[in-house]
Amino acid sequence: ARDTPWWERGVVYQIYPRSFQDSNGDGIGDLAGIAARLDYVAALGVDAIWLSPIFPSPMADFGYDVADYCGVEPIFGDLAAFDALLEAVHARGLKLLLDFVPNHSSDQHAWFKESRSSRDNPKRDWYIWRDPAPDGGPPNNWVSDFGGSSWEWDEATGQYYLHAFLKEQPDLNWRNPALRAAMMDVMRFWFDRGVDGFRIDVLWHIVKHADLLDNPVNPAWTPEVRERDKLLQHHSTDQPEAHAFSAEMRALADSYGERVLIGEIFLPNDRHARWYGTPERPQVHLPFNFQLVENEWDAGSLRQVIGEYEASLPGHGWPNWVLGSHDAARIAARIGEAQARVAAMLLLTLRGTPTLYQGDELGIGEVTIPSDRMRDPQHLREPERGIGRDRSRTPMPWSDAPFAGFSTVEPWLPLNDDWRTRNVAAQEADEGSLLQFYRSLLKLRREHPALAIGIFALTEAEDEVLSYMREAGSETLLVVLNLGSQQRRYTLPPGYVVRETLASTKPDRASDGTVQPDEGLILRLEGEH
Ligand code: TEU
Ligand code: CA
Repeated sequence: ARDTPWWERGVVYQIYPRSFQDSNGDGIGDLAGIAARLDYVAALGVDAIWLSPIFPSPMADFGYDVADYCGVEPIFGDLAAFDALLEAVHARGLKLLLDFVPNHSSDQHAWFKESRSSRDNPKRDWYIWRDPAPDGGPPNNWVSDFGGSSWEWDEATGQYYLHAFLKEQPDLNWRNPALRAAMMDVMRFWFDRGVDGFRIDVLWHIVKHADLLDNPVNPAWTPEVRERDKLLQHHSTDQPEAHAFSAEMRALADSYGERVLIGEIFLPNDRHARWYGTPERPQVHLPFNFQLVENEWDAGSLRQVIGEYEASLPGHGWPNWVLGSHDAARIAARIGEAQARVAAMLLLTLRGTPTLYQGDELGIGEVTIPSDRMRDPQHLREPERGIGRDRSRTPMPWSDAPFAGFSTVEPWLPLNDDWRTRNVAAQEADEGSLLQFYRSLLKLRREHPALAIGIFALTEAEDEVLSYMREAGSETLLVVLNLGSQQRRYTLPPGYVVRETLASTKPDRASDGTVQPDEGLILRLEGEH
């Protein structure tokens, strides 16, 4: 096998810092808490940690509103605590990725304070300011991801500023060279400190059409769909210049040696794939692939989206997969506990770098959050859309100690309802737990190059069964996943017999030509002769 970089073989673990471990009794997770739990992360068997934003922030969007790109939020610690964490991560042979938020800053960032102070301030053009439309309204029809117009009126200087998210998150102007230089310096600051890469927030948003043209109405939109999805984001996202700037970020990362860039990109496959760039001018290593989050959990449609995604990749593009995040509903809440095991097997046996979201390895599902404890600004602005993102941001349950060992006081968000039984300590003590299953799959991935880097081929399968082969060197594996509730036979590729059952989501199973309801199997095959 060719030499593969760590981020191709490796598995990324996403930590939401507010909710991992509190070390100082204020009910909010912090960097020292993460450092204290690194043995857990290392024992899980992942390769890298991605931390959601840790920078100084008024927390209007829980850190995705950055007030200083080169500091640490005091709630989380300080630069010394960060350096200590980074050293401890590296000492365990793990990598550390930070969350870079280039599209917008906080309205409390010094740059924005200067920018809004007057029309001729040198930093005015670091953000996107425009005169009102002739009727006095916003300059165009763009809408914020969190509801309402993307434009906020600024009385003092008599112009509107653009914000794709909250009004507390003004969009930066990447067409301004001085702003670009300042943002590249931010990346240098953290690379120089030793971070191994970045997950880049809403990368496809960073540049807007130069003339800020109105976005067209989506012909497929119906009133049941969110208002913000009424418009196609044709002119507000995915501009050619953003690709050029992501190539510049990549060139900077490459100048530091083996660093990795993961871009958050929500686009159809063909436009998504362009974020890899070309072999001569690469962009991000991994444009985040949300297919498993966005699609129905049924074998037929998964088979289709997996096939289409694989087919859309450029020759040099390495795939990646995500099941959950701090923005999405928990996977176990979406598909149920039994299928969450099948999903674990899918995530860790597809071709490509998996990202595992904290708590999904425990099967945390639906949680009850009383309305007076909801914190997600997206939900608070659009409560009619349901429970919002808090449901996937509840604190890690470590044990059945008070507050689940997460804190010594009531945490900032409630724990999962079943934390007394669904926690790390309980699952460590139970051989049959989802946590142990994740650990065994992660170990298997490490031991079998066919799983980590082997070729991938979908195979013919029965209804409700998703199956595919992974192959490297002399090893051929068949993964068979039953997404339904009926026992099914599986078909072996012609000329092969089963040699060994490497893993099953059910205890003590050996291959017998069938796959049980909610079962996933990893089989080692051999040629008939
Ligand atoms: O999310 C980008 C994004 O597209 C979200 O708006 C997503 O569609 C939504 O949360 C799903 O409900 C990133 C971050 O992951 C998110 O936490 C931030 O709020 C957002 O950017 C703004 O920085
Ligand atoms: Ca704390």
